[in-house]
Amino acid sequence: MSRPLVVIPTYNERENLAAIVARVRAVVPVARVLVVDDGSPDGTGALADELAAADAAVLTLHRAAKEGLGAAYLAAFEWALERGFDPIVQLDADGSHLPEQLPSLLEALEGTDAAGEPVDLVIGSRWVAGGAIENWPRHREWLSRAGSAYARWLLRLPTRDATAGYRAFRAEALRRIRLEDVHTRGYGFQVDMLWHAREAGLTIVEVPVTFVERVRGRSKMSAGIVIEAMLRVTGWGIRSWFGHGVPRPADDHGSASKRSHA
Ligand SMILES: Nc1nc2c(ncn2[C@@H]2O[C@H](COP(=O)(O)OP(=O)(O)OP(=O)(O)O)[C@@H](O)[C@H]2O)c(=O)[nH]1
Ligand SMILES: [Mg+2]
Repeated sequence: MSRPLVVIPTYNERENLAAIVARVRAVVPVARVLVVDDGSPDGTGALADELAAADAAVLTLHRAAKEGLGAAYLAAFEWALERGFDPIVQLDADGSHLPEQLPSLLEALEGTDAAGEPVDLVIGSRWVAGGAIENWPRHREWLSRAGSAYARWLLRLPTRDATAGYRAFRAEALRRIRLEDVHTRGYGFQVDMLWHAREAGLTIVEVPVTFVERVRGRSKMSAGIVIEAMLRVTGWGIRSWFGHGVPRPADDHGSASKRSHA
């Protein structure tokens, strides 16, 4: 673990950001934290700048407009790879991913899988033994489990939790995925990345995590977003069942994302 970077995407997370950054800094002091804000109207970007001014380990990436979680992560990955960070971790700002479990993800990334292969990608998983969720209504748990099972079956994904957003990548693994081939900007992004990771032949392991429902701030999740993600997964599944691999750039209509600025 040479230069770890924890990427925290934010959109209107003013109430959550300072606490989550402080927890990450306390648990893994060697890690740098990159806050990627999409021009949050509530001033989260300005707060991120204040945190960065007070602590040199906190960095910011400001993007002009809300373009979705996937676009924010892709810009952050590009930024991180250019600067030599390794490994690179995804963590939500809303407290759903416990920074206290970060060492468990990082340790797994240093190890090997059951077959003795060095690990490229670690998924913080709710749906393996020891994984848990807190404060989720039954219907939300059911939806998440069903979504993972569907994507797992259709795309032959190797993990129990296909939609989890708590992940740690080796920098080299992100390079092998060829991020320019990932076109999902919205919530299907996590599934899309996992699919590309499997197609790239990465070694992927899951570690159990406890997922805690957000306490403050508003979720950006909606029924429309879930349906869009399901339809996309179905489309990818049909393609892959008919022998086509991951879509090439012209095949998927993800809008070209505006390039970010630091
Ligand atoms: N930069 C950026 N961050 C985003 C965007 N959409 C969501 N986020 C952040 O991504 C993380 C996950 O978003 P949430 O709204 O919590 O979505 P979720 O976790 O899938 O849904 P819940 O389970 O309801 O919390 C949070 O830190 C958000 O602030 C976006 O368009 N741009
Ligand atoms: Mg959340």
